[in-house]
Amino acid sequence: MLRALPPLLIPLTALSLAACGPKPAPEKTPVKETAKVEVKIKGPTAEEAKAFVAEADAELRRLFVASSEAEWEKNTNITDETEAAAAKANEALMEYLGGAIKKATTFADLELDPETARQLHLLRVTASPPPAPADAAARAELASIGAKMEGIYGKGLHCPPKASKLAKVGAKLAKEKKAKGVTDEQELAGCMRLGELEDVLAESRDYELQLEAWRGWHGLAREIRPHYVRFVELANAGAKEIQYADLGELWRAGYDMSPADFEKESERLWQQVKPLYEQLHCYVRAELSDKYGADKVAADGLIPAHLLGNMWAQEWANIYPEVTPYAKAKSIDVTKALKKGGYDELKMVKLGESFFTSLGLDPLPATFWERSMFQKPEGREVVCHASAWDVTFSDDLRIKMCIKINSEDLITIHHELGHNYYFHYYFKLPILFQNGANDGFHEAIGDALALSVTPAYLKQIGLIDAVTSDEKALINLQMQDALEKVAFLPFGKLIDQWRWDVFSGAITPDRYNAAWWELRQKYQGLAPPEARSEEDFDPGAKYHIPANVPYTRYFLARILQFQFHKALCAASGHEGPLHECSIYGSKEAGAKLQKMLELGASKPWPEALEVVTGSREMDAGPLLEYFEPLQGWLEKENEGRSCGWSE
Ligand code: D0Z
Ligand code: ZN
Repeated sequence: MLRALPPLLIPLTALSLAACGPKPAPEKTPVKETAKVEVKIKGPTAEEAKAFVAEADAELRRLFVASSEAEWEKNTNITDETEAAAAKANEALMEYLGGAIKKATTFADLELDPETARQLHLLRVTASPPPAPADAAARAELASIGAKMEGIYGKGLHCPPKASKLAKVGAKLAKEKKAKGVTDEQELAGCMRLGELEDVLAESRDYELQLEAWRGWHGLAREIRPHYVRFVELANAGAKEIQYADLGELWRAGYDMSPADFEKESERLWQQVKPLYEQLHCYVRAELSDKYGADKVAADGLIPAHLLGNMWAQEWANIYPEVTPYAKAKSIDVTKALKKGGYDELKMVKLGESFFTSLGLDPLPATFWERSMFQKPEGREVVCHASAWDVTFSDDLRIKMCIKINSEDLITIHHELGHNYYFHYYFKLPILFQNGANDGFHEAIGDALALSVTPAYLKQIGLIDAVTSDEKALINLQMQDALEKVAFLPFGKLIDQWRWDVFSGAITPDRYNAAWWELRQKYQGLAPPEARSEEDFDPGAKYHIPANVPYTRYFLARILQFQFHKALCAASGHEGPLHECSIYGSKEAGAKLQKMLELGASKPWPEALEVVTGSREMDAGPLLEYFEPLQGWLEKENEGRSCGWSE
């Protein structure tokens, strides 16, 4: 189960032999390792390994809880004090983890019971927090760079140049803020936050204005670059100390296969879905070319990255009005229905919970409702980026969101509750098993259930009046879905493609930005809307880069959620096309899901997958099946167009 550990143990074995034989050549055996020889001669035993795992469980529990308590505080009330407290708790956790991981490697050669071996393995692949160097100064520097980068991102405020179109938007917002009693001087001067710049991209279809919003946010990321360069050095040093080639290799080690095999596996999944993405890209490009003109969007070229309704062009649902297949046929507007139905934040979360309980899963604990944050509070700074928590790792479930009454946030609520239900069904396990089967599983649960938010379901709960079942309405609906789900796939893949290469050194700092756009071109078929240089640091404009959150999990989740959906649909007795299925109310589906959640990370992920789907392989087949109607339509629609782009 444990990964073979070359550098540390091989010299040890050589030395333990050497201890009773001829002295090995001094240059091959630095003096430092002599101490470890004694460890090997005494030899750790299986009992010691077991005792160590029990001790680590207690210690990790204490440190993880302290860290997430401090993190929750910071996230719901950003001050210098809460930031310092969180940094301190994280450093203590990192320090312990570093030592514990090194100790875990000393048990590598032993025959261990599967539970102990699995926990030691999971300890060794812990990616969050990232492994820190043992050197206290380096560790402190790593922690402070992390906080610094997150701070720059979180505080990001763009002040539009005077004569710009964006300055008018900023001025209008400033007026509204003044009326609301906002006191921040810069904001009152028309400077804009990320959320406001995102709104411009979501709502405006003015080429220039969108460009100004895009440029404004991406300009702010330049400041992150020097910190990121240093971060990579320190994080890699930490990874090397625990015998990984670099941090990327550690990230790829968390999938119950070799890092090299995982790289192939994720590429295989991408190749499965690429043809569908190319069809979507081709259609959207043609529509945008019509709209903005071939001089702005070339009919056979790359799409400028600021025209897709989203700051990162990661999900394109906001441009649905521009690319609606059948303008006269029915489109479902969940946002409108929510507003009409008198939904507020609480009612939306209750609706999310009711989906889970309809499957026979437990209601959320009372403390969830007392401790969660659903709304942006007045009078203090909070992190609005949605998140899900079990603060004490003992069913202390919470979500933190600044909920907006719209369909996107209804889906996000399902997403976050999916995390909470995973937490709920595994909180009694050892702390190292309190995780998803792999991190893609954790990200896929809520999304899988949200796939059951079909027109028929919306009608059943009274959100919409009627379900139209003609072909045109179906294609409209599938287009809305694809702009969310399919458009995301290459983005979900390329973020870590870039980081893997950065961590390995294949991309050096002098090529950070150029390499980023090469990948944006290769995977997404996008181009920067204006010239870039190595002064820019466009990857840093995406939260997960400065926050150092691995991203492949979201790519995997987009694929896994359709596998789960298909299997749960079968369990619910659904017959007919996959896109029509809703598992709402199915106790059979719920029971299957619960069985998988209860495993946590205690077993390699193929076993967990088998519990729900009967298969041990990740597979994009169900995603392709779900989008069959749209794929056929797109192929017809794109006839005569030359699809694709030069990679
Ligand atoms: C605070 C984690 C979850 C448990 C992990 C267990 C957590 C936050 C993150 C937030 C979101 C914000 C929008 C939805 C998720 C995020 C990505 C990708 C994405 C996903 C779905 C979607 C659109 C985009 C993005 C999350 N708990 N191992 N994380 N999503 O760390 O302890 O709360 O970033 O529809 O680019 O927006 O996964 O929930 S914690
Ligand atoms: Zn998530």
